[in-house]
Amino acid sequence: MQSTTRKRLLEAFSAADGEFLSGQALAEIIGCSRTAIWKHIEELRKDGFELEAVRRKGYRIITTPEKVNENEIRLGLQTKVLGQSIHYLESTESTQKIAHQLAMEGCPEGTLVIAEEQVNGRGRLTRTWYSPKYTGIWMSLVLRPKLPPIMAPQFTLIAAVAVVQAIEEVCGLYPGIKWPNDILMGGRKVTGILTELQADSDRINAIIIGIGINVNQEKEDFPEELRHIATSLFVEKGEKISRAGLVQCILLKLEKYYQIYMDRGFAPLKILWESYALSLGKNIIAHTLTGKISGRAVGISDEGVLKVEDGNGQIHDIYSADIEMMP
Ligand code: BT5
Repeated sequence: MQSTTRKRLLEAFSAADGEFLSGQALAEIIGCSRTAIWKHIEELRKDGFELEAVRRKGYRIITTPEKVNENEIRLGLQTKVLGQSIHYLESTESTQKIAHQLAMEGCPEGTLVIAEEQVNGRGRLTRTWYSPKYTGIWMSLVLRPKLPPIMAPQFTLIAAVAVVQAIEEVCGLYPGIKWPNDILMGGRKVTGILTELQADSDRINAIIIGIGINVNQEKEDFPEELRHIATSLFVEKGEKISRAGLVQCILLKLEKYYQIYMDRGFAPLKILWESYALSLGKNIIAHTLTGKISGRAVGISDEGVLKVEDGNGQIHDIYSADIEMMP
């Protein structure tokens, strides 16, 4: 929908203050046909507005979609560092891209970039991340730990623990983690994490942790190719979930675990991570960039590397891969 038409339509509804507006009246105010108004109304519905339509009376807005803007997230946020600087976008290519730019320009640690929609959301390698408007959490966080770059992959695991615990606390759901970056419910992906780096050879300048969570999508909202591999918190719980509330909880948990990690290292986080891990002890196939390794996932190292024992008892270190879990 053209943004000016949408703006005028929403202004008209706001001026009507909950009263019905007929299609004819709206068409006159906006200066288009009644068919065009009907199309615009359908688009608003798709974007999460709840509208009532009554014959001979017209339309009125019942609820507007909850936003994840700065006000919503700031109100009640209990962190000291994470999310103290918030960049909110109605729509963007990718929050990772914006966060990278801000990090290069020297933004403070804890800067949060969050969008209602990504039109070019990114997964690992060259994959895309489906990020429709108003229904998910699409966010990137900038951290600046004084550490060598080799430690960066651990941040994916720390973020996964924070997200799982936040989902437990806010939604009463119990997801698991598939190494390294997938959070699953009933075998379907509800969250993906993408950790990227700006670094010199021996020092991290910024870690950008991208978190994508399917929150309020309905099953049929997912495109055909994702329907059998993706799920949302709404699908699992049967209730709509406050995205801003979940973001606040993730930031709080992540701040806590980040602090523990900087004070005491990865060991305490490793124990937590393992308690949520779905693949440990199972037979898996690790699809790496250079080939396949089959065997039993026996654990992760202190660096967050996955250990796989093959049929000959040989242990392989897996640094980066997609994991296929065998039945
Ligand atoms: C990931 O990659 O899982 C990392 C996803 C990170 C997304 C966040 S959103 C905020 C920030 N800004 C960005 O641009 N990205 C980050 P990977 O493991 O490569 O998984 C990608 C694969 O997951 C795709 O190839 C699809 O098969 C599947 N997929 C795509 N969109 C999905 C969705 N919404 N839910 C579940 N699966 C999805």
